[in-house]
Amino acid sequence: MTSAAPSNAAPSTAAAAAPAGVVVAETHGGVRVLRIDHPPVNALSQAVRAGLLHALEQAEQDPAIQAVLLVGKGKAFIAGADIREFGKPPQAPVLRDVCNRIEACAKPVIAVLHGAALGGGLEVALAAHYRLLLPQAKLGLPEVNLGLLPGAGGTQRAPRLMGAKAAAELMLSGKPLSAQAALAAGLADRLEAADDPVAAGLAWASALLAQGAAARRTRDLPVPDADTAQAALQALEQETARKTRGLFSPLKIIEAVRAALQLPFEQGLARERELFLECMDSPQRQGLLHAFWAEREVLKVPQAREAAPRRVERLAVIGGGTMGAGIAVAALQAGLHVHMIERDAQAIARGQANVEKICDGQVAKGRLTPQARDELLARYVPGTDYQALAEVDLVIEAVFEDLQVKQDVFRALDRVCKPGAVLATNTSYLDIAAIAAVTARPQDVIGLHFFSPAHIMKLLEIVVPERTAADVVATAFALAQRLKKIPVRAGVCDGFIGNRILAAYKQAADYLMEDGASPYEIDAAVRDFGFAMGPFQVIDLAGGDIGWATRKRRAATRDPRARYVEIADRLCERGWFGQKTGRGFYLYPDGARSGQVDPQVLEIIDAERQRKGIAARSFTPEEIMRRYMAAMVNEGAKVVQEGIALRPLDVDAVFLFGYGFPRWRGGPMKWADMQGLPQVLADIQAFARQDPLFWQPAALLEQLVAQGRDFDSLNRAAA
Ligand code: 3H9
Repeated sequence: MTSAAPSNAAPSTAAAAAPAGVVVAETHGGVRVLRIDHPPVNALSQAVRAGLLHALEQAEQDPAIQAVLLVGKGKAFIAGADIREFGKPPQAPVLRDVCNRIEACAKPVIAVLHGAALGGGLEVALAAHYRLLLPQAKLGLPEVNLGLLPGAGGTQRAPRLMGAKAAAELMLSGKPLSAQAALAAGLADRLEAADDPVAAGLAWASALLAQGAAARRTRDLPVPDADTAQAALQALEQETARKTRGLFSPLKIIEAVRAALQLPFEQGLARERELFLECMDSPQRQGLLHAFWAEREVLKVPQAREAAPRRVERLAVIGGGTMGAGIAVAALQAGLHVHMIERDAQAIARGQANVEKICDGQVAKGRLTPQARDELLARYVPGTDYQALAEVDLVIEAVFEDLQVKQDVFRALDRVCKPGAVLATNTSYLDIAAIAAVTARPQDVIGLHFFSPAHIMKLLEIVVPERTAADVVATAFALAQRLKKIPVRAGVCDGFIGNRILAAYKQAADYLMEDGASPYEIDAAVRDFGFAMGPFQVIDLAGGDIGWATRKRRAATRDPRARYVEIADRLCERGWFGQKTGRGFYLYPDGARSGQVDPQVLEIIDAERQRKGIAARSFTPEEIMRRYMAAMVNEGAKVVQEGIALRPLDVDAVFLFGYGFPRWRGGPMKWADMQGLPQVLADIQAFARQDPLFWQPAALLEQLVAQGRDFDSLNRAAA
């Protein structure tokens, strides 16, 4: 090869303009720079694939060109396949062919990775002949998070560069490697502390050409750990089967990597293709993709977008219990200054101890260094005097769940806080409009419903009463993102989105229990569905006394016609509140954390059935889940119908990020769509024959079924 060094002359763009302008070709001396320019993240849509192929072929045919540079414009190199094309018929050229064409190019192809090179984006880079990293590069094969495996040669090329075991681990984790780690792993040739990918790439191209570097193909390399990888993959397979219970694509990933060890490259690619298509066809892919999309779409709330957020640097938390302390730590970790107020010296000492305990726990788990903890605690100001809140920008009240207690706090806040401060309550079901009404500034009041432990749980319900100002809603969304939470807008009603729906399916679980299923059978069916815990395990963990107090408080307002199951009350009357008392629905001998079946609980349940004249019948796990899910979906539909949730996807996000709903099922509304809404409605109608009051079908569900539509049609209409 001749070695004409690239010049710094002004680039010419005329010759190789790519279709639709998403791949822009510029010539610098003998180097053709192909810039992928497809915001927001340069995803490999059909136009990008076609553009790359076209520009590459032109560069190869042009005798003046000696090397090709692939660079991404904007923050990312390429974030992967365009997920909006999934589920649609594939359009040529497919990415696998584009990658093969890049690898086959007779002239050296150099990929410069300055940002996210993920999934198909990394596969493009692996097909290139040389890879240069800049410090902000992030390399990963996250397809597993979408229920897929790398389908454009990644399962065959990554093992040849980094070894089969490491490649399988990278794909199974779904997590990206930093530039430094990717270099050490063998995924790239060079890391350079530069800012401008084009300049750095041109300089390196020039050096490579000067050395006479030629095309160098990953496909021709042997897998470096071929001797030991078979055994390593077998061990990984066993571990993966155990850890990813029920997930489809992880084991397929291992199969594809095994093909890289056992088959020649072309056949390995063909095997990868078969496995990729199996994953693409799986319902899990649909569920996981929906979860990815819902996580981002919840941010698109008209109210939050129509105004600029208020500035928030100083935050206050009222109440230092478990919730208040968790919120305080979440805010401290986001770099905010946090005041904490409690009613007296003893209570604030407890609050401070709670905050320190969480921080120490973070240090023990390696999530925080001791210095970072000290720096964080230096921004924490505990106290008992509301006057200290005169200058804070936002207050989150997290005191005892009682309307009068909360109203007293808001009266005090209204007196001391500066005009324009946002006043938020962390109530989980109280009427926020009634809390706002005791202040002279209801437009500044909003609900920020965190989930425990608040420094860990992702979900934040943003509850918006009618009178709240748009810039307060925008501030809440901005704060949520700063705290790395997933915000979901909710309207005001008893329990908002999550707890209201939870109340409905817990009731369905109670009815199942009284009708004949044991709590252990119900919990097992719910776990098999994919939740980490069943509803009765959750009660035991949270403390049965909490629900008992709520039931007593609501007894006066309960519909006398409604069926009421008293089994949980019978347990609470005995002081069996769950884990903390050593027994609840389960037995926890000697402080055990996982419970054992309690024959006395079964006797109590039997006695309750007899008292009510109920002849116990048996339920299969499938029957249990049909009722459990029908209750969840029906209430979810009512929540959407009433405008409490903006769209079905908001309900899905609440359950995925706050209630442990299995991500691969996409959320309750997505699950219902995948079952078929006519089937779900038919179930509800059948259950209604036994209890028409509880099983009233949501009008929205009936309407969608009548129109032959699904919940997702509402999501799409709102997008
Ligand atoms: C794959 O590659 C399969 C191949 O192996 C085989 C093919 C045959 N497509 O997250 P953000 C949008 S599977 C389309 O908020 P950040 C996103 O929806 C793919 N759009 O920003 C959002 O849109 P909007 C493997 C995408 O800075 C906007 O970009 N790749 C895609 O926090 C900003 O996103 C992945 O799984 C996409 N692939 O994070 C990577 N990705 O503004 C997935 C994002 O309308 N992506 N969008 O709401 C990510 O991890 C992050 O988006 C990234 C940026 C780290 C890139």
